[in-house]
Amino acid sequence: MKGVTKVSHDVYDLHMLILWICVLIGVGVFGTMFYSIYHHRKSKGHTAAQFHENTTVEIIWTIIPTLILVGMAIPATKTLMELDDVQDSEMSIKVTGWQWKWEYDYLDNGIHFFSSLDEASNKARQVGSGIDPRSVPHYLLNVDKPLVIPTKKKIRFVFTAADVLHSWWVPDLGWKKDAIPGFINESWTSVDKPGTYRGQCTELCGKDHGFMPIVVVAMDQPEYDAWVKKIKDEAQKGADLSDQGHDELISKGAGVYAKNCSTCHLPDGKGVPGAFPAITGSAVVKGDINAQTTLVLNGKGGMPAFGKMLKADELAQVITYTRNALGNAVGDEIQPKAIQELLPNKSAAPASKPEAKATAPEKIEPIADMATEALVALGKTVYEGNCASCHQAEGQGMAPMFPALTGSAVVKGDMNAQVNLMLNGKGMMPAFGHTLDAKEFAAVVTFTRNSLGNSVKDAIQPSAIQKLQAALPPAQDDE
Ligand code: HEC
Ligand code: HEC
Ligand SMILES: [Cu+2]
Repeated sequence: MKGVTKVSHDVYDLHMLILWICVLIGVGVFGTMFYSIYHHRKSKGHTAAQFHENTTVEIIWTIIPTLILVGMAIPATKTLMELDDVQDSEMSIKVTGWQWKWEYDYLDNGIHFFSSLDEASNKARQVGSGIDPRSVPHYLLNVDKPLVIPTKKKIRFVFTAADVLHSWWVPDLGWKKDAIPGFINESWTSVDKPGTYRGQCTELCGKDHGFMPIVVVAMDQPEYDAWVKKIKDEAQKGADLSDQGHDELISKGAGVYAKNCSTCHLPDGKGVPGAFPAITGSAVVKGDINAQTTLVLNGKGGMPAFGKMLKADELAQVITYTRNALGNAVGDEIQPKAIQELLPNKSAAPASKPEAKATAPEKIEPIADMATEALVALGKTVYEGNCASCHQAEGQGMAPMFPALTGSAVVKGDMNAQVNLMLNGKGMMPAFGHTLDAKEFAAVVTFTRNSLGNSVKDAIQPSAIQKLQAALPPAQDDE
């Protein structure tokens, strides 16, 4: 397969070059051999030449293959170096493998979503579904949300995994990369023509390994820009926090469950003994609703944390569903608003009106000072919601891409320098000046300096951050 990128073409050409060299050598060696066997056979009266340790011949048959090998190594090395050269990339996407879906983080514009098997394939794959897989378009090779990229741009990918080994493979791009927990791999691509390119996870990663396909949609820049705008507008809308009727919660929860929970807890809630507990009759589900909510939001062992993956309304629906379906009848419910309170930093409605930024500086309402412990406590949730994806939950970072905050010279050093770095960003570190409010910002700074294994024992107050934020240039929207 020739693929659709310069690298994939180069890999293809390299393969063909080496193939033809091998064909030539093969023809030469076997040609000489068969010619000699036939024309110099014993029945024609030929006798074997008896010579040993002929230096000239030995030198020739060492030097010629060496030259051929070196000749092949030169183009091969060139291609390998090109594959690894992520310099001068124009945008970066972080890809995280999960059991069993892919998470995409556009590091430049903040777009973030999960991509899982599409619903049609997911229904057809269930045992006894009665659906003929051949009737499903792109069976097991389709997703709900494809990775969308612009054409003709150098895009850097960084790969990691959240649980076990996965591997990201789209044949048309010309390479595959392993996604390894706690480790970062890099690669890059630049797709010439718009199109849809499909691939799969190629590392045996558990029972649903075959159900985490990859779909890449390459679009020309104007269409890509429109897509970015659409996704951002949708994200702005956020969760629908209005109260919902008991039955509405349950019926919508069924869909959320089918998509997010049924792979482990099974469609009928019976679970997989020894691996995934049953939802039907579960003591957790029949017990305190707040305890169940905490578990679903934060995860536990093999149970993923859904607080980051689902919106408040979806969480309320699926929790209410598990308590009132799948053989359970607790009879209670939880509303999206109550979930929202528990989520760190997920402003549901667009909190700040964008046009406010362009107008005269708003007058600053001073924020009351907070105790260090209160700042650290708030900072922990802010950290989990905004920083842990790169610097990791314990602050250990991910070498070599994301520095550890534990023991970091920046965190242990001058507080103003740290605040500056966080306000304005640096390289792949996003600027948080406009995305966190003064209180959250002060809290997370104080948290990093007094937790995650650091004990600088100082604190910064929201009012100080407020002044610095007021002096920042207005937020620019990414192109
Ligand atoms: C990747 C597999 C996986 C997925 C997907 C998953 N869970 Fe779980 N879940 C687990 C595991 C493993 C546990 C056991 C956790 C423990 O106690 O260590 C668990 C435990 C639970 C429990 C507690 C059950 C008990 O009796 O201990 C509830 C409730 C629950 N999950 C709900 C959900 C909901 C709701 C979803 C979808 C939003 C979901 N799970 C998706 C693996 C999963
Ligand atoms: C998208 C990934 C990402 C996120 C999210 C992120 N950072 Fe960073 N951070 C980085 C990178 C990359 C650097 C290294 C920047 C450099 O020096 O080029 C960095 C550097 C830092 C440093 C300096 C560490 C050192 O020793 O050089 C601090 C402190 C820091 N980040 C704090 C935070 C805090 C607090 C948050 C959350 C509010 C956060 N970061 C969120 C990627 C990230
Ligand atoms: Cu996988």
